[in-house]
Amino acid sequence: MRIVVLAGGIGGARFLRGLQQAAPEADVTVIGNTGDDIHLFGLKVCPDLDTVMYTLGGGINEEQGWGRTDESFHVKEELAAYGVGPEWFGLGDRDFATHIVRTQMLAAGYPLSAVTEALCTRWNPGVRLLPMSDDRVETHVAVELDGERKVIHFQEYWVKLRASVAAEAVVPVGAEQAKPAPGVLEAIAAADVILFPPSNPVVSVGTILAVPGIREAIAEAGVPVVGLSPIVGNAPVRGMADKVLAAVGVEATAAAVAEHYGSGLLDGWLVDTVDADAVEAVEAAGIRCRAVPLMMTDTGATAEMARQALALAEEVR
Ligand code: GDP
Ligand code: FO1
Ligand code: CA
Repeated sequence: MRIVVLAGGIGGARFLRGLQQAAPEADVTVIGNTGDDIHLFGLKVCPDLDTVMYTLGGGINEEQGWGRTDESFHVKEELAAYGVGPEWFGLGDRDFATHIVRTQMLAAGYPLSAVTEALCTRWNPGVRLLPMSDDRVETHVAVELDGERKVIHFQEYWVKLRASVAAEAVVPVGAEQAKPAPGVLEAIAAADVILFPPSNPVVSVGTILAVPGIREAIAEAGVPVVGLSPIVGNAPVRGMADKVLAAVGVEATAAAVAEHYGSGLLDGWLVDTVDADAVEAVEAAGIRCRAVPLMMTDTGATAEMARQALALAEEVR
């Protein structure tokens, strides 16, 4: 079975680990979000691609969910000693090596998709990891700071400000001109099922869908498209997705997120058992819906979520 998954960072990566346990024989292609990418210290950092690569490759810091295990921060401390920041972004020594290799390969002319493939030969994630695009896309957030309207990088909004101010707009800068990376549209067209993991609907899955051609290809693939809610009990399980959902006028509820994707895109939607009341509204919107446990407490529980998603896909096929 060929499965395509649109993934952000932690939510996407943890779901993928469960999917691998649930469907070990499946051929999985991951279309990764690159809107979170940022240039720091002259290096290209791709947090969501790296989170997927390290999680599936056994190199992730499990507690944190991002960055390397067994990490140290000497380079960051030395940079700070020179007064060179930003200090609010925690790049570790082991992680730095990934960004150095990536930046070197990009400078030599390799596209991000080829660089990602090269990095994955070390990590063997067991999936085909494709960036959504080889073109630069950067999510920016419009906020009001000190009485002034400013547009800042998503990482500054998320990591530095911890989404403590309202997001007035979320813009995937460059997305309109971006082309899907080689293999993306082909993987979608060849898929037997397409899954939206419990990733951020705005700045992860939403950014991938903003690359012209991807949303259309999914809608036209003619195969089941099933999503899992990242919102449980009217709040994100982790992080501040409610803040970016508000920016696009969507309530932080499992039903509202399903309706935001819409029946033109989604065939099936899983909500957590605590949100069983939402099933009726989602089905009324033309999306088949089931309430099942959606907490990724361990790989076993996550694998069961993946099984439920695949079962729902068969039901709507
Ligand atoms: P990020 O790029 O690291 O922010 O990761 P993603 O975009 O892939 O996923 C973030 C989303 O994962 C957040 O909105 C969380 O609510 C959601 N999430 C994290 N853990 C869980 C979980 O155990 N269950 C569910 N249903 N959602 C989760
Ligand atoms: N998230 C943080 O909350 N603080 C950090 O200092 C931080 C550093 C970091 C370094 C490399 C990397 O790949 C990811 C990193 N993240 C960090 C997570 C990352 O910024 C995610 O994109 C966001 O948390 C939301 O998607
Ligand atoms: Ca992300």
